[in-house]
Amino acid sequence: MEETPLSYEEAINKAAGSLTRFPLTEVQGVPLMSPIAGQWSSISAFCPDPSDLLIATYPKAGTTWTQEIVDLLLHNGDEEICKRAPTVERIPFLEIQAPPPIPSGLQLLKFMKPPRVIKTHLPIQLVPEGFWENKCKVIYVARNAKDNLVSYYHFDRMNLTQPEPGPWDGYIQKFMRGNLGWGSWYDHVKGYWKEREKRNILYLFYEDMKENPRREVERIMHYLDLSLSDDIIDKIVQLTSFKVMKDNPMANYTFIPKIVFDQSISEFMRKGEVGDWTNHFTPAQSQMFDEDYKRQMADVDIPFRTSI
Ligand code: PPS
Repeated sequence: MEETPLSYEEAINKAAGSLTRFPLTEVQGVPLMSPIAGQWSSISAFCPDPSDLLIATYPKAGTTWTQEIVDLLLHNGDEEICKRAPTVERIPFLEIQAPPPIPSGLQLLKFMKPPRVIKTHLPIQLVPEGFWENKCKVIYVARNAKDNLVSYYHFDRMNLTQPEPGPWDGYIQKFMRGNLGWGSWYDHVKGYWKEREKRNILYLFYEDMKENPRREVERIMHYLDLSLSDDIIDKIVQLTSFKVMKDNPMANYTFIPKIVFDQSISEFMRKGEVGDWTNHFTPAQSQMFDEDYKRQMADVDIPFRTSI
Protein backbone atom coordinates (compact mmCIF):
# COMPACT_ATOMS: atom_id res chain seq x y z
CA MET A 1 0.00 0.00 0.00
CA GLU A 2 1.32 3.43 -0.90
CA GLU A 3 2.10 5.74 2.00
CA THR A 4 0.13 8.97 2.24
CA PRO A 5 2.60 11.81 1.59
CA LEU A 6 3.32 13.93 4.64
CA SER A 7 1.97 17.43 4.78
CA TYR A 8 4.56 20.19 4.89
CA GLU A 9 3.74 20.70 8.54
CA GLU A 10 4.16 17.01 9.42
CA ALA A 11 7.45 16.84 7.52
CA ILE A 12 8.83 19.82 9.43
CA ASN A 13 7.79 18.33 12.75
CA LYS A 14 9.53 15.06 11.82
CA ALA A 15 12.72 16.92 10.91
CA ALA A 16 12.65 19.02 14.08
CA GLY A 17 15.85 17.53 15.50
CA SER A 18 17.90 18.52 12.43
CA LEU A 19 16.62 22.07 12.18
CA THR A 20 18.86 24.86 13.34
CA ARG A 21 19.86 28.41 12.48
CA PHE A 22 21.92 27.38 9.44
CA PRO A 23 25.10 29.34 8.81
CA LEU A 24 25.69 31.07 5.50
CA THR A 25 28.06 29.62 2.91
CA GLU A 26 29.18 31.57 -0.12
CA VAL A 27 28.34 30.46 -3.65
CA GLN A 28 30.17 32.58 -6.22
CA GLY A 29 30.61 35.23 -3.55
CA VAL A 30 26.93 35.24 -2.49
CA PRO A 31 26.13 34.05 1.06
CA LEU A 32 23.38 31.42 1.02
CA MET A 33 21.94 29.17 3.74
CA SER A 34 24.40 26.28 4.01
CA PRO A 35 21.96 23.54 2.88
CA ILE A 36 21.41 25.52 -0.35
CA ALA A 37 25.13 25.89 -0.93
CA GLY A 38 25.52 22.16 -0.28
CA GLN A 39 23.14 21.28 -3.13
CA TRP A 40 24.27 24.04 -5.42
CA SER A 41 25.16 21.87 -8.43
CA SER A 42 21.67 20.33 -8.64
CA ILE A 43 19.99 23.70 -8.11
CA SER A 44 21.93 25.43 -10.85
CA ALA A 45 21.32 22.47 -13.18
CA PHE A 46 17.53 22.85 -12.84
CA CYS A 47 16.01 23.17 -16.28
CA PRO A 48 12.58 24.80 -16.42
CA ASP A 49 10.01 24.39 -19.14
CA PRO A 50 9.61 27.44 -21.40
CA SER A 51 6.07 27.78 -20.02
CA ASP A 52 7.28 28.09 -16.42
CA LEU A 53 7.12 31.49 -14.74
CA LEU A 54 9.71 32.73 -12.25
CA ILE A 55 8.90 35.17 -9.43
CA ALA A 56 12.22 36.61 -8.25
CA THR A 57 12.80 38.88 -5.28
CA TYR A 58 15.27 39.81 -2.62
CA PRO A 59 13.85 38.27 0.60
CA LYS A 60 10.97 40.27 2.13
CA ALA A 61 10.27 42.42 -0.93
CA GLY A 62 6.69 41.24 -1.57
CA THR A 63 7.17 37.68 -2.81
CA THR A 64 4.18 36.07 -1.09
CA TRP A 65 1.89 38.90 -2.17
CA THR A 66 2.97 38.53 -5.79
CA GLN A 67 2.69 34.74 -5.60
CA GLU A 68 -0.92 35.07 -4.46
CA ILE A 69 -1.76 37.58 -7.20
CA VAL A 70 -0.23 35.37 -9.88
CA ASP A 71 -1.96 32.22 -8.62
CA LEU A 72 -5.32 33.99 -8.60
CA LEU A 73 -4.75 35.46 -12.06
CA LEU A 74 -3.87 32.03 -13.43
CA HIS A 75 -7.04 30.58 -11.87
CA ASN A 76 -9.42 33.31 -12.95
CA GLY A 77 -9.79 34.61 -9.40
CA ASP A 78 -10.98 31.27 -8.03
CA GLU A 79 -10.52 31.68 -4.32
CA GLU A 80 -11.13 28.03 -3.45
CA ILE A 81 -8.62 26.65 -5.96
CA CYS A 82 -6.05 29.09 -4.60
CA LYS A 83 -6.61 27.64 -1.15
CA ARG A 84 -5.74 24.14 -2.41
CA ALA A 85 -2.41 24.16 -0.56
CA PRO A 86 -0.03 26.50 1.26
CA THR A 87 1.99 28.96 -0.82
CA VAL A 88 5.16 26.86 -0.60
CA GLU A 89 3.43 23.89 -2.23
CA ARG A 90 1.52 25.83 -4.87
CA ILE A 91 4.56 27.82 -5.93
CA PRO A 92 7.75 25.97 -4.96
CA PHE A 93 10.81 27.84 -3.73
CA LEU A 94 13.43 26.79 -6.26
CA GLU A 95 16.58 26.75 -4.14
CA ILE A 96 15.20 25.90 -0.70
CA GLN A 97 16.76 22.86 0.92
CA ALA A 98 15.93 21.42 4.31
CA PRO A 99 16.59 18.21 6.18
CA PRO A 100 14.44 15.21 5.11
CA PRO A 101 11.59 14.49 5.08
CA ILE A 102 10.94 18.19 4.32
CA PRO A 103 10.70 18.33 0.53
CA SER A 104 13.17 20.58 -1.21
CA GLY A 105 12.01 23.03 -3.86
CA LEU A 106 13.49 20.77 -6.53
CA GLN A 107 11.59 17.73 -5.21
CA LEU A 108 8.29 19.60 -5.24
CA LEU A 109 8.95 20.81 -8.77
CA LYS A 110 9.68 17.29 -9.98
CA PHE A 111 6.12 16.27 -9.18
CA MET A 112 4.47 19.27 -10.81
CA LYS A 113 3.62 19.50 -14.48
CA PRO A 114 4.48 22.70 -16.39
CA PRO A 115 3.40 25.42 -16.63
CA ARG A 116 4.65 25.94 -13.06
CA VAL A 117 5.14 29.12 -11.07
CA ILE A 118 8.46 29.11 -9.24
CA LYS A 119 9.79 31.39 -6.50
CA THR A 120 13.43 32.35 -6.12
CA HIS A 121 15.50 34.79 -4.10
CA LEU A 122 18.61 34.14 -6.17
CA PRO A 123 20.42 37.16 -7.57
CA ILE A 124 20.27 37.22 -11.36
CA GLN A 125 23.76 35.80 -11.90
CA LEU A 126 22.85 32.66 -9.93
CA VAL A 127 19.50 31.96 -11.64
CA PRO A 128 19.86 28.64 -13.50
CA GLU A 129 20.79 29.31 -17.13
CA GLY A 130 17.83 27.25 -18.34
CA PHE A 131 15.44 30.09 -17.44
CA TRP A 132 17.20 32.39 -19.91
CA GLU A 133 17.81 29.73 -22.57
CA ASN A 134 14.11 28.85 -22.50
CA LYS A 135 13.05 32.49 -22.41
CA CYS A 136 10.84 31.96 -19.36
CA LYS A 137 8.83 34.90 -18.14
CA VAL A 138 10.26 36.48 -14.99
CA ILE A 139 8.51 38.84 -12.58
CA TYR A 140 10.88 40.73 -10.29
CA VAL A 141 9.58 42.64 -7.26
CA ALA A 142 11.77 45.22 -5.55
CA ARG A 143 11.11 47.05 -2.28
CA ASN A 144 12.86 50.16 -1.00
CA ALA A 145 16.00 49.29 0.95
CA LYS A 146 14.98 50.65 4.33
CA ASP A 147 11.61 48.90 4.55
CA ASN A 148 13.13 45.77 3.04
CA LEU A 149 15.81 45.81 5.74
CA VAL A 150 13.28 46.27 8.55
CA SER A 151 11.14 43.42 7.26
CA TYR A 152 14.19 41.14 6.92
CA TYR A 153 15.32 42.01 10.44
CA HIS A 154 12.02 40.92 11.96
CA PHE A 155 11.94 37.84 9.75
CA ASP A 156 15.39 36.78 10.93
CA ARG A 157 14.19 37.10 14.50
CA MET A 158 11.30 34.70 13.92
CA ASN A 159 12.73 32.35 11.26
CA LEU A 160 14.71 29.95 13.39
CA THR A 161 16.59 28.52 10.38
CA GLN A 162 18.20 31.85 9.44
CA PRO A 163 21.31 33.24 11.18
CA GLU A 164 20.65 35.25 14.35
CA PRO A 165 19.95 38.86 13.37
CA GLY A 166 21.79 40.23 16.40
CA PRO A 167 21.20 43.82 17.54
CA TRP A 168 19.41 46.27 15.23
CA ASP A 169 22.38 48.59 14.74
CA GLY A 170 24.64 45.72 13.69
CA TYR A 171 21.91 44.39 11.39
CA ILE A 172 21.94 47.65 9.45
CA GLN A 173 25.69 47.14 8.92
CA LYS A 174 25.18 43.56 7.80
CA PHE A 175 22.56 44.68 5.29
CA MET A 176 24.81 47.44 3.92
CA ARG A 177 27.67 44.97 3.49
CA GLY A 178 25.50 42.23 1.98
CA ASN A 179 26.21 39.87 4.87
CA LEU A 180 22.73 38.34 4.91
CA GLY A 181 21.20 35.34 3.23
CA TRP A 182 21.07 35.91 -0.57
CA GLY A 183 23.68 38.61 -0.29
CA SER A 184 23.61 42.26 -1.16
CA TRP A 185 20.23 43.97 -1.65
CA TYR A 186 22.03 46.59 -3.77
CA ASP A 187 23.53 44.04 -6.19
CA HIS A 188 20.24 42.14 -6.28
CA VAL A 189 17.98 45.01 -7.32
CA LYS A 190 20.60 46.37 -9.73
CA GLY A 191 21.29 43.00 -11.36
CA TYR A 192 17.68 42.49 -12.47
CA TRP A 193 17.20 46.19 -13.27
CA LYS A 194 20.08 46.25 -15.73
CA GLU A 195 18.84 43.14 -17.53
CA ARG A 196 15.11 43.83 -17.45
CA GLU A 197 14.71 44.95 -21.05
CA LYS A 198 17.08 42.48 -22.65
CA ARG A 199 15.56 39.55 -20.79
CA ASN A 200 11.90 40.70 -20.81
CA ILE A 201 11.69 40.85 -17.02
CA LEU A 202 8.61 42.53 -15.54
CA TYR A 203 10.17 44.76 -12.85
CA LEU A 204 7.68 45.78 -10.17
CA PHE A 205 7.91 47.85 -7.01
CA TYR A 206 6.27 46.99 -3.69
CA GLU A 207 5.48 50.69 -3.20
CA ASP A 208 3.59 50.84 -6.53
CA MET A 209 1.62 47.77 -5.48
CA LYS A 210 0.64 49.46 -2.23
CA GLU A 211 -0.18 52.75 -3.92
CA ASN A 212 -2.36 51.29 -6.65
CA PRO A 213 -2.80 47.53 -6.38
CA ARG A 214 -5.31 47.34 -9.22
CA ARG A 215 -2.92 48.98 -11.67
CA GLU A 216 -0.14 46.54 -10.72
CA VAL A 217 -2.43 43.49 -10.83
CA GLU A 218 -3.40 44.54 -14.35
CA ARG A 219 0.23 45.01 -15.27
CA ILE A 220 0.97 41.44 -14.18
CA MET A 221 -2.12 40.20 -16.03
CA HIS A 222 -0.98 41.80 -19.30
CA TYR A 223 2.53 40.43 -18.87
CA LEU A 224 1.01 36.96 -18.52
CA ASP A 225 -1.07 37.53 -21.68
CA LEU A 226 -4.29 37.13 -19.72
CA SER A 227 -7.49 39.09 -19.99
CA LEU A 228 -9.79 38.89 -16.99
CA SER A 229 -13.04 40.75 -16.43
CA ASP A 230 -13.09 43.92 -14.33
CA ASP A 231 -15.06 42.12 -11.63
CA ILE A 232 -12.50 39.34 -11.35
CA ILE A 233 -9.67 41.86 -11.21
CA ASP A 234 -11.45 43.69 -8.39
CA LYS A 235 -11.89 40.39 -6.59
CA ILE A 236 -8.19 39.56 -6.93
CA VAL A 237 -7.22 42.97 -5.57
CA GLN A 238 -9.46 42.38 -2.57
CA LEU A 239 -8.27 38.81 -1.97
CA THR A 240 -4.64 39.93 -2.05
CA SER A 241 -5.03 42.88 0.30
CA PHE A 242 -2.80 42.66 3.36
CA LYS A 243 -5.79 42.23 5.65
CA VAL A 244 -7.30 39.32 3.73
CA MET A 245 -3.97 37.55 3.17
CA LYS A 246 -3.10 37.90 6.84
CA ASP A 247 -6.21 35.86 7.66
CA ASN A 248 -5.71 33.32 4.88
CA PRO A 249 -4.14 30.20 6.42
CA MET A 250 -2.89 29.13 2.98
CA ALA A 251 -0.98 32.39 2.52
CA ASN A 252 0.03 33.61 5.98
CA TYR A 253 2.65 30.95 6.73
CA THR A 254 0.88 29.70 9.87
CA PHE A 255 1.28 26.32 8.13
CA ILE A 256 4.97 26.42 9.07
CA PRO A 257 5.33 25.10 12.65
CA LYS A 258 6.69 27.26 15.42
CA ILE A 259 10.00 25.38 15.47
CA VAL A 260 10.76 27.12 12.15
CA PHE A 261 8.64 30.27 12.04
CA ASP A 262 7.97 31.49 15.57
CA GLN A 263 5.20 33.96 14.83
CA SER A 264 4.91 34.79 18.53
CA ILE A 265 8.20 36.69 18.04
CA SER A 266 7.08 38.45 14.87
CA GLU A 267 4.28 37.61 12.47
CA PHE A 268 5.05 36.70 8.86
CA MET A 269 2.30 39.11 7.82
CA ARG A 270 3.79 41.76 10.07
CA LYS A 271 2.73 45.25 8.93
CA GLY A 272 2.62 45.30 5.15
CA GLU A 273 3.28 49.03 4.92
CA VAL A 274 5.51 51.53 3.17
CA GLY A 275 7.51 53.70 5.57
CA ASP A 276 7.70 51.47 8.66
CA TRP A 277 11.46 52.16 8.53
CA THR A 278 10.75 55.52 10.19
CA ASN A 279 9.78 53.59 13.34
CA HIS A 280 13.15 51.84 13.40
CA PHE A 281 15.96 54.08 12.10
CA THR A 282 17.28 56.85 14.31
CA PRO A 283 18.03 60.10 12.41
CA ALA A 284 21.76 59.31 12.65
CA GLN A 285 21.27 55.76 11.33
CA SER A 286 19.12 57.08 8.52
CA GLN A 287 21.72 59.65 7.47
CA MET A 288 24.55 57.16 7.57
CA PHE A 289 22.47 54.66 5.57
CA ASP A 290 21.51 57.27 2.96
CA GLU A 291 25.12 58.32 2.42
CA ASP A 292 26.21 54.75 1.89
CA TYR A 293 23.14 54.15 -0.33
CA LYS A 294 24.19 56.98 -2.65
CA ARG A 295 27.60 55.38 -3.09
CA GLN A 296 26.28 51.87 -3.64
CA MET A 297 23.55 52.97 -6.07
CA ALA A 298 25.55 55.61 -7.96
CA ASP A 299 25.64 53.61 -11.21
CA VAL A 300 21.86 53.26 -11.57
CA ASP A 301 18.74 55.34 -11.33
CA ILE A 302 16.10 52.98 -9.98
CA PRO A 303 13.02 54.95 -8.88
CA PHE A 304 12.69 53.63 -5.32
CA ARG A 305 10.34 55.39 -2.95
CA THR A 306 10.60 55.26 0.84
CA SER A 307 7.18 56.82 1.28
CA ILE A 308 4.02 57.02 -0.80
S1 PPS B 1 9.64 36.05 1.85
O1 PPS B 1 9.87 35.33 3.13
O2 PPS B 1 10.90 36.58 1.31
O3 PPS B 1 8.91 35.26 0.87
O4 PPS B 1 8.77 37.32 2.30
P1 PPS B 1 7.99 38.28 1.30
O5 PPS B 1 6.67 37.69 1.02
O6 PPS B 1 8.83 38.68 0.16
O7 PPS B 1 7.81 39.57 2.19
C1 PPS B 1 7.04 39.63 3.36
C2 PPS B 1 6.64 41.09 3.53
O8 PPS B 1 5.58 41.39 2.62
C3 PPS B 1 4.45 41.80 3.37
N1 PPS B 1 3.21 41.36 2.70
C4 PPS B 1 2.32 42.23 2.19
N2 PPS B 1 2.31 43.56 2.13
C5 PPS B 1 1.23 44.16 1.57
N3 PPS B 1 0.18 43.47 1.07
C6 PPS B 1 0.15 42.12 1.11
N4 PPS B 1 -0.90 41.45 0.61
C7 PPS B 1 1.26 41.44 1.68
N5 PPS B 1 1.57 40.14 1.89
C8 PPS B 1 2.76 40.12 2.51
C9 PPS B 1 4.65 41.14 4.72
O9 PPS B 1 3.82 41.73 5.70
C10 PPS B 1 6.12 41.40 4.93
O10 PPS B 1 6.42 42.78 5.13
P2 PPS B 1 6.52 43.48 6.57
O11 PPS B 1 7.01 44.86 6.31
O12 PPS B 1 7.50 42.68 7.39
O13 PPS B 1 5.15 43.47 7.15
